[in-house]
Amino acid sequence: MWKRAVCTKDCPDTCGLLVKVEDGTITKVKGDPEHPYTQGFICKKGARFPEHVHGAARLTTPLKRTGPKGSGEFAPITWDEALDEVAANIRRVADEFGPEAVLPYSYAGHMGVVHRFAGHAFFNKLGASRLDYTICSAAAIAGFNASLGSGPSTEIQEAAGADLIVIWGSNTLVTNVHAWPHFTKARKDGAKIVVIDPYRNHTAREADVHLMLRPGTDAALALAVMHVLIEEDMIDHGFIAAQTIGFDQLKERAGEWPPSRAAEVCGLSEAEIVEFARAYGTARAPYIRTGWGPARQLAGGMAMRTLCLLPALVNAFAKPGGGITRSLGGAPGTAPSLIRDDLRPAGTRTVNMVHLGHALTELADPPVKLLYNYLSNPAAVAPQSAQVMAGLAREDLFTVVQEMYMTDTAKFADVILPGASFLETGDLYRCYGHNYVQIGRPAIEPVGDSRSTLDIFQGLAKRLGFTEEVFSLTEEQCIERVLAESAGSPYLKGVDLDALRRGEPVRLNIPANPFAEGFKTPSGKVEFFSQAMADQGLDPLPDGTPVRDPEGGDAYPLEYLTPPHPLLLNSAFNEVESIRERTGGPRVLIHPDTASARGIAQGMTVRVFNGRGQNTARAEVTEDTRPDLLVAEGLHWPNQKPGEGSNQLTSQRLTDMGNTCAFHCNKVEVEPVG
Ligand SMILES: Nc1nc2c(c(=O)[nH]1)N[C@H]1C(S)=C(S)[C@@H](COP(=O)(O)OP(=O)(O)OC[C@H]3O[C@@H](n4cnc5c(=O)[nH]c(N)nc54)[C@H](O)[C@@H]3O)O[C@H]1N2
Ligand SMILES: Nc1nc2c(c(=O)[nH]1)N[C@H]1C(S)=C(S)[C@@H](COP(=O)(O)OP(=O)(O)OC[C@H]3O[C@@H](n4cnc5c(=O)[nH]c(N)nc54)[C@H](O)[C@@H]3O)O[C@H]1N2
Ligand SMILES: [Mo]
Repeated sequence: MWKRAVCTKDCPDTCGLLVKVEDGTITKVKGDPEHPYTQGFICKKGARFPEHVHGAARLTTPLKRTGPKGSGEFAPITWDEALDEVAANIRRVADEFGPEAVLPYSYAGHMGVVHRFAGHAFFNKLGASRLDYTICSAAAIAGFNASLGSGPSTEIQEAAGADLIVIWGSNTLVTNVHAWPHFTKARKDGAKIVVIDPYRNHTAREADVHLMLRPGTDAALALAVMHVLIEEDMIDHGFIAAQTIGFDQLKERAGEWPPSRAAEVCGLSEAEIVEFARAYGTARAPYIRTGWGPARQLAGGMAMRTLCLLPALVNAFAKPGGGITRSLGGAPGTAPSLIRDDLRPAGTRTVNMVHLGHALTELADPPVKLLYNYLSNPAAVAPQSAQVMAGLAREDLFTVVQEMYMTDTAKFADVILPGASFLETGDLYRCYGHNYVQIGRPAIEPVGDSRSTLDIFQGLAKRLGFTEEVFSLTEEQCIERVLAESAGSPYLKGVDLDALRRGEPVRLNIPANPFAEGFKTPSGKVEFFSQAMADQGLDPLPDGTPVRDPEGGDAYPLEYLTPPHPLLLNSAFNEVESIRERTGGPRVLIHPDTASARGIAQGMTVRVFNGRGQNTARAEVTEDTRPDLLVAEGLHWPNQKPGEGSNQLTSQRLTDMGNTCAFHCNKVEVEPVG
């Protein structure tokens, strides 16, 4: 029997799925042809969901540590024993050190609004430290919103009518593949595709033009483009006068960035910049798809804020097919009655999730004594792994890991709680790459003895004597709460909730071109000059000065990027053996000049290192990267190689805006091994 499902992975596409269930087992997964946006095709990862759910790697029973920390030695225990043990340790730590000594750590393993946030009320009631959920998109959001305002941006389908598509720091073919048919439709009608990315990724290979700029130099490039647009008068004076603030100051600032100056900063030629600026300025309908890449830099907020001003100069919003996409959808949010922020004691401290390594090894008053990890794999995904691993290895840290597989984080647990997958749970899925929302219902029973996140927190709440009603609601009741408490949202106005309840994908009430209706900035206009940024001590105008990884100086002359891998989803899908084999393990792209200067040949094992750590990988000598840049796609499970992984090389430094991790801002050196 085929059943409808929704992909829960942290990806902008949130695909409509059809899953084939035979004897309580998922045997096949394909795209739902009736999903208006994802239209019946899915990625290579999604096709492996049967193995992801039923594979040998799946954890099916609670486990308790029997060997030293990190040894991976565990013995099965019952759920009662597991929950009693976890509850007793939470009580012990809270009594002895105060509840803030408990740190919850979670992210996006399950994107449904019920299960993703199912721990919040529990930790609020406990008074545990709060987690600041900044690891992914906060800089991109802060930067974009400072210029164009909050809320959804141009719907991707609009781009089918564009004549110039600029893919700016997004590996669309890998991380947002359902956008591609709309881009190729435009291309059939003559549109050109420009990719702006430091390396020739899958998307750049398919582009008409690739601007292979140095990482962290997007603001400089955008300012030079503005320089040309203004100097050659390719701008919309009427729109600028009516709908923007700070143009005169912007004009002065852009004046400081002639293409010759940006060319040097960006590592591009002057001609490339001028040609791109003219193409953008003269396009009938220029469209930009911006990814998260430019914002994963120390000056990432500024980069995003600057590049997203380009459509305002030419008023791309008024040109059918034109505009800019950062994020879409986003509704409905969670329900306050499910999160219960009101239960949290006033003044409870907040820990930025980027700073996990610091929090586990250096934080005092109180120190973290209990880590409760769920829906995340920080040993692989959090920056500066050496410090994260030192924290996880602490004998006096009690670690709970709720997981589906024996990840590197799970290996360091005291108790492992086996989590049920999205195909075994019901939830409501909003999305950040299209404007549809959908409810997925369990296709099969939880595999083995696994339990949903909601079930697990309710079991713990009972043991701790928490009696609020939220700790006894069913999945369906939670979904109804979310709908009821979001009823006032304009995005849900007129939405067919019965169709939604039947499991159909339903379009939210969000215009395809929301910028035509104005800008949700403090001034209600596009802000070339941002008083809000000035108030935060930031430059109120776009600034093109790159900010580099300050550590190590000349000892580490190369930049290092760690973008997504086509077959992995952050660190997930490593557990699927057929996928792990196909990735071939960690690889690093090295330019031929860089390789030969260091005696590195194709296929050699190399060591990439800096002051924070090292990672070994197979050398892929290729002109797909710049001479000053190494690229390592994907977060491979380092658990076959202890103490390694791309995040050994990244830092916990925060971005200029949004307090995100500058994952793509690292200085390194590379040498052959042995
Ligand atoms: N297959 C697959 N899909 C995924 C994911 C995955 O891991 N694998 N991850 C999911 C998640 S959680 C997210 S947030 C999204 C992320 O999706 P993307 O936005 O596509 O990913 P990013 O890591 O932000 O990197 C995008 C591109 O930015 C480039 N880049 C890095 N630094 C710079 C810079 O300074 N300037 C410019 N112009 N480009 C730069 C990188 O080389 C990369 O090609 O993808 C989601 N989809
Ligand atoms: N170097 C570097 N680091 C990065 C990035 C990068 O580009 N470069 N990208 C960053 C980004 S954009 C993000 S969003 C973060 C992502 O950080 P995470 O959200 O931690 O990403 P995942 O690796 O997908 O880990 C999710 C974990 O949840 C588990 N899981 C999945 N579904 C379920 C479920 O239903 N129940 C339970 N119990 N567990 C489940 C999976 O097995 C997996 O181990 O990583 C960041 N880290
Ligand atoms: Mo992300």
